[in-house]
This record gives sequence, C-alpha cells and structure tokens, in this order.
Amino acid sequence: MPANASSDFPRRFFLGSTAAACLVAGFGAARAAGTIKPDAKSALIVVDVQNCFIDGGTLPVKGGAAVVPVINKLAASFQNIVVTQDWHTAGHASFASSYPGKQPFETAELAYGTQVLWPDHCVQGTDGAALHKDLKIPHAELVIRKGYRQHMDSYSAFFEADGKTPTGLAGYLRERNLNQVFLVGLATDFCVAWSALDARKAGFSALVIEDACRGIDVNGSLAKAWQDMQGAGVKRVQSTDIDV
Ligand code: VGL
Ligand code: ZN
Repeated sequence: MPANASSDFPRRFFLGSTAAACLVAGFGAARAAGTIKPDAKSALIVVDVQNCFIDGGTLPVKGGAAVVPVINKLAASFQNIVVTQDWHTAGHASFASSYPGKQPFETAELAYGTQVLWPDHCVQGTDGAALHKDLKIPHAELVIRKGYRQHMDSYSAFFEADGKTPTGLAGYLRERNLNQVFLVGLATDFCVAWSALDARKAGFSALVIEDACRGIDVNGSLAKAWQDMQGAGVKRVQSTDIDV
C-alpha cells in the first residue's frame, strides 16, 4: 500500500459519510423543496411573536407581521410546539428608561455582562406582551416566559443572560424525549439566535427557518448572529424546505 493511502482513507471515509449524513438529513446543498420532515421528536419553537415586536409596537422588528402566516402554515406540520413570550417587569434592567441619560440601543454593564438597552417592551400582562392576534397555533403545548427577573434579561428560551440560569425548556424537551428544535419568530439576531445557540449547547439539533423570522439588525447583529449560528452547527433553512 502506498505510504499516503492509509492516511487518506479516514479522510475520504469521513467526507463520504458526512455527505451521506447530509443527504439523509436533507441538508445537502441541492436540497429539493419540502424534504425536511419534522418527526415525533421535533419541536417547533415560536419565539416572541408579540405585539411589541410588530409594526406599531414599541420595539418593532421590520416586517415582523409577515412571519405570522408562514408560522401558521408550518405549525400544521408539527406535533410539538412551544411558544415563548418575552415577559419583563415594569422598569426592567434591559430598558433604557431605567437608566437616567441612556438611550435605546446604547449599552450598560450589568452583573452578567454588557446589556443592550431597549425601548420599554413586553411588560407582563400588557397588550404589547400579548401574542399577535393572527397567530393561530391552538395545538401549542407549552408557553414559556422569559426575562421576568427585574435585574436579568433573557433573550434565550433556554438560559437567562447570565448563561446559567435555566428557564426549564431544556428539561421539558428532554422529559418529552424531543431532540430537535426548529426555531421561528422574532428577532432573528436576538431571541431566535440566542435560543438556537443554547439549543446546540444543551445538545439538541437546531434549525432556524429563515423566512419565518425577521431581524432587528443593530450594529451588524444580524450577520454576526448567522455567523455564530453557523459555527455552532445550527442549520439555516427556508420554509419551503419543510415538508408541510
Ligand atoms: C428581543 C430585544 C429585547 C427578541 C427581546 O425577542 O429578540 N429583542 N428583547
Ligand atoms: Zn426583551
């Protein structure tokens, strides 16, 4: 056997098996429409489709309302759905209004690190915190609320901003034997991305359905979010890739 043949073998084998795995999972570059099929172990996580994040709200995400019909259609294909709500106290630590002299989109140093400061939004029990009225997913099984501690934010549906206080979602998914999450909603570069990254950290497969999300894009946050997600093994897919 030539000297380089044996060292070549594992590499070729690896590439071959990776390509095969991609095809099986439906993640190949030339993916045909509708080839990703959510199964009994898949959960759709509908992130923060709340009035504050829609046009006319206090922290509107451009085009936010457009995700609603896309999500309604996708939801029909999932046996398991979790809905999240950003759920802040009045005077929350993530609100610029809580700091004299601070403006929205500036930052503050908090106990757990740098916090982007936002306009007041999603205050517990207000209309702004309610789910968009046209979201029609009555078969959703769990609503998980986050960011409800006065001094700590939580973009992620899994862990609060200190990176270690769990919301309980990982435990819920594990107890229900769900191992794969499909993420949709608002905003791509904050709550969706942080949830997807934490899903990977917690050991779940994670796919973000891009056209069922919209981003805020402050200081390059949208491109960075996709880069971080790609690096963490989050799959970027379109709603047409899902078998509905
Ligand atoms: C979100 C900023 C502040 C989100 C929540 O849902 O992406 N963004 N709070
Ligand atoms: Zn928030």
